[in-house]
Amino acid sequence: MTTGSFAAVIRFLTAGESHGPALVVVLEGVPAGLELSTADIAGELARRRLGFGRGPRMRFEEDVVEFLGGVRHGRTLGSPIAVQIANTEWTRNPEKWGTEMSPAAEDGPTVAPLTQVRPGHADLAGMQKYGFTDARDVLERASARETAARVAAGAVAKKLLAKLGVRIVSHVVQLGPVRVPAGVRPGPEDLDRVDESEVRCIDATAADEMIKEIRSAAKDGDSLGGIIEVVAYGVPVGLGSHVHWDRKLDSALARSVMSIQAVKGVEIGDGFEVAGRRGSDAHDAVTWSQDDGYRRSSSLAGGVEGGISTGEPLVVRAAMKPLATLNRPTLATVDVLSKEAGVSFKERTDVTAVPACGVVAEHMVALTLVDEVARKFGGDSVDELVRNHQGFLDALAQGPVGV
Ligand code: EPS
Repeated sequence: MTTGSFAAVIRFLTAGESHGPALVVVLEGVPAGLELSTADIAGELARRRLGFGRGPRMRFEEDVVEFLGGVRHGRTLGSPIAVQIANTEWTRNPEKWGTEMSPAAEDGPTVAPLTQVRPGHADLAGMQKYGFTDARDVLERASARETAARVAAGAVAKKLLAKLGVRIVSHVVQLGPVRVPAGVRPGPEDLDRVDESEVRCIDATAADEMIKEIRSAAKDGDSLGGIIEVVAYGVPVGLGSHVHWDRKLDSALARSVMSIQAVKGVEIGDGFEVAGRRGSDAHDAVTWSQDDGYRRSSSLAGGVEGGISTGEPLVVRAAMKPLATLNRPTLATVDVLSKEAGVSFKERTDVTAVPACGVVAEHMVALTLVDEVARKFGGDSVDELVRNHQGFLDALAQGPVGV
């Protein structure tokens, strides 16, 4: 699922619409014996709801988590893990959404279908592709609410990766036109410090500017995009492979992060910056010392060379476009039934979801890495996986090239 055309070892599927009763995710391939509670997942979901600039819905979404399978007495069983996240929007307004989103034929069609498509959304192309006459049939699933289910699966992935010493952090490096100064990057222990910032930015001056920018866009009924960065520390050398296009770790990461709603660009390391440099200035020099072993002198390649993790911190960036739903409708569109020109309908929405996008990307990176970890090290129990990982590191240290 998170990798290319060959079968994933740890894969997941989500289901559910934004204003339906619940989101569901099934995560398969997680080894047995991982300690897991609903609190582990709820904690990550709460982080996803953070962020200055989110709309009113985030004030009442509770993301109530329930395990439907795969976990017994606080430990994974090795069987598929099924998680349900109730949508508070449905529970608090069942008269409205219970009919509007009802699976029963007698509750439809809806009285007033949405026919004025929103530019920048899946509405129009989705209606054309699936033969719908109500944009709601598309937008309910295209909504970024679905990312809550991904974070639930990713929370399990992060917990498993932590057993191997992998820690993943994310932060906002640009919001609207405001950028953090070059070189600002949280360390593996800095996640709480990032989360303390309302915009998930560790540079206090830039964070203040970002908040000003959000306030200004909110006043204008407008929206803002930005760039987030995910850094994974402790990733072992040897995940992914150079041998085929769909086994390359960077291609798997690009695909999974690009799949996040509203993401239009993904970069590994300093990919776009490096394109303008000369080759003599565009690569991370290799060094070796008795204490540190092999190191790269910089992180231009973002911890991946030839599709293989190098053991250096993995750096992935994603560009999120400004949300296409605006509080002040200004985008020109048409009504697909009357063909009349108009402006995109007004919808309750977020000014920006860039801080939340970082949290989602963290979890998509975790899901990609955990799949590669399972492919490389295998193991039906967590103990076996940890043993296999350690065995690889020991063999590497004793091998001809060393560590
Ligand atoms: C979303 C629009 C808003 C967001 C929602 C995603 O929802 P609503 O239209 O109900 O106000 O709040 O995000 C979430 C609910 C979430 O959990 O992230 C959209 O159009 O994608």
